[in-house]
Amino acid sequence: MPTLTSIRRKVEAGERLSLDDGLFLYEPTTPLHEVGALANLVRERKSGNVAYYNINTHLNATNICVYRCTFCAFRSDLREAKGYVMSDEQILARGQEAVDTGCTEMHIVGGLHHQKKYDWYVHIIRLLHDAFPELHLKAWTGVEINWFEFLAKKSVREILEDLIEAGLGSMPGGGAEIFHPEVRSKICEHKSDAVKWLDIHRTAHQLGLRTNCTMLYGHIENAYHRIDHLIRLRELQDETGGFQTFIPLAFHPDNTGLSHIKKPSGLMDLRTLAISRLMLDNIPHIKAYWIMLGIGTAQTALAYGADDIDGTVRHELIYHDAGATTPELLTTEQIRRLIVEAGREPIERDTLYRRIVRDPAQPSKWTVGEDLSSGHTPCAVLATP
Ligand code: V47
Repeated sequence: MPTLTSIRRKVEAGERLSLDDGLFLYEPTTPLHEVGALANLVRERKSGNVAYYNINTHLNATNICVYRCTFCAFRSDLREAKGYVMSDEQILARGQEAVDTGCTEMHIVGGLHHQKKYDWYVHIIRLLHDAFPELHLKAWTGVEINWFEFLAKKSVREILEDLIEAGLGSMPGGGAEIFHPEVRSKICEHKSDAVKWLDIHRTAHQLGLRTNCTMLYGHIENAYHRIDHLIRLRELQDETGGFQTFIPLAFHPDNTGLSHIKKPSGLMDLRTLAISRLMLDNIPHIKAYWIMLGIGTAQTALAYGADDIDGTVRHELIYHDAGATTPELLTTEQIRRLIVEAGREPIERDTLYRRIVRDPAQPSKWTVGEDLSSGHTPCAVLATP
């Protein structure tokens, strides 16, 4: 039976925590401040006093989706009034706005449209990459890649090769939800299962793509499902070393099929962030996504295991459709101030954790500086840095 003392000893010695350790840390009687202090130890060992942010924007080219995930407020049916599909002109205008406002990254995900062919999704990447080659395109989750397999009748490897050739820079961590079938079958039964989602990320890592990973918590899952999820991610990371950042995603219930469930509390958010930092000993960064946590909890999270706060986040829809009350955009000054207020040193990074250097006279212009990813575990199979 684990105790706080046995866990503290392991963390101080850099030893891996077990499933039972994780479950013990989730017990409400295990003091949160103790869990947070242990996570902070690991966080400062990996990243010192630094907190990363980036200047980014989101693009959701359509919200029309064949799937009906019960937790999603963003999706639309094909003929619903709120359904939309962006034209090439609208997509290019978003790219132009991103470049004009100094964004280094565009985060692209969306619905799986009933009538759109595989080529449309590849075309979006090529269109943006050809017009704005300096903008890093972090696009399409494992769930979308799995849908493309169905559309294109191609292998995951072939699809990722097509997308890389078109200009894909990395993959976001969405679609992981909760891997355990007891939960997955109830919240998103038609979507790619855990084995598939992990296998897509394995292939991406083998091709040299960095990817992120997530966990959607605070709905119908329990602590066992969460720790099981983290361990499955940790096992793939042992194999490939290709995950950069883990983002725990707090469930937002408004306008979803699970609207009877209450949003997780700030205490649950901090505990989940801290436990993620402790369990995922081989993933370099933990992101406190301010859009979904709220600004105060995101600031506190920087002392509970998180070393990244995501970005300025223009045009976020998934959380705002589900009731997020955070602003739609923070300026760079606001992001930096909230990090400084939390006692950390703000560093602007690009998607691949390289320092961004800006010209103070022309802040929308930037160059890439040194690699900040020294905290990365050595990669087993990753083809390129
Ligand atoms: O996969 C959807 C989640 C994810 C809701 O990689 C919801 O840097 C809470 O993955 N309440 C998409 N969560 C967002 C995502 C993400 C966000 C920020 C950064 C990165 C990254 C990735 O959002 C979905 C799903 O797990 N989600 N609806 C909801 N109502």
